[in-house]
Amino acid sequence: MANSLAAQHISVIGLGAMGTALAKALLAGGHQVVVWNRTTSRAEALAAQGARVAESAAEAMSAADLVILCVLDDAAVREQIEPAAALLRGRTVVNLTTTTPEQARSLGRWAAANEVELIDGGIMASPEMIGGPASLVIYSGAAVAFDRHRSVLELFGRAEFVGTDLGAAAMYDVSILGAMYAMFAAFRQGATMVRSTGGTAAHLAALTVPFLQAIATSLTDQAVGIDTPADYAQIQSDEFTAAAIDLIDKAAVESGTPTDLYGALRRTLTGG
Ligand code: FVH
Repeated sequence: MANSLAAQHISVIGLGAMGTALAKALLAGGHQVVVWNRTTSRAEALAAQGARVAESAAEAMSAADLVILCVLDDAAVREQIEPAAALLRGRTVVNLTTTTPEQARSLGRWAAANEVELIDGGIMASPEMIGGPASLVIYSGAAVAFDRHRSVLELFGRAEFVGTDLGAAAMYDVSILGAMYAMFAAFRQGATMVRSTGGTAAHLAALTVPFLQAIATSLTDQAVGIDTPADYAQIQSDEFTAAAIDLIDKAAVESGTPTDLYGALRRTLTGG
């Protein structure tokens, strides 16, 4: 047995790419893993690795100290969890399905009404990263249950608890994803502009990656300016930032590429 002080009975509901990776990490940690997936064939590889395949979601849930859900969306979670309310009473459920904060809070109200301990989690990793050093999962909700199950949850990667508000983990999740998509959008726009000069997206990527890696650390300073503005000495004025974005916008116009992105950036960063 690796990594676990005591083997637990853990069920994983949902064996898509992510649920399969989570179940594998639990097996590697030495736990007794019961799995269920709507399409049974997706459980075969895990069965060969030692997981027990349940006939139904209810059977998987009733076999476990800890129930982990990782299905497509909130509707799929509800479809599986609501009919199982009676047998989940007194158990801990960790929902690693991506949902909105309000969907997580609503599930929390259902859990409280049915005496289920609920932890919500946002996975900041792709399936192949699970269990590796760069994997992060953000949790919120039932704090005592989180502490009790921390050693199991750490099998997936770094486990960061952000508060008892069940919507908090999802809010961090969507905020980090938002930063990622904003970066992707700006890169795509820049690549279109560079290609208009005969350059390539590949060359732009090679030059951009080290710059962004160095500049990303400035988010820590910017966070001070947002959390406690009185403690922050702004390095770049709003006027400077607005002028810089206007210049980029002008370059986009000159290259005949779309400029939607820069207006939104200007409004978000400078208010104007
Ligand atoms: N894959 C990733 O990189 C991301 C990383 C961040 C977190 N997400 C979220 O994880 C959830 C599951 O994602 P996934 O990658 O495992 O997704 P799929 O491979 O498409 O598998 C979907 C599973 O959901 C099952 N499912 C769908 N609807 C239902 C339902 N009504 N009842 C029960 N299960 C359902 C589906 O079953 P089947 O189609 O095989 O029968 C799969 O097991 C997701 O929230 C991501 O946002 C992953």
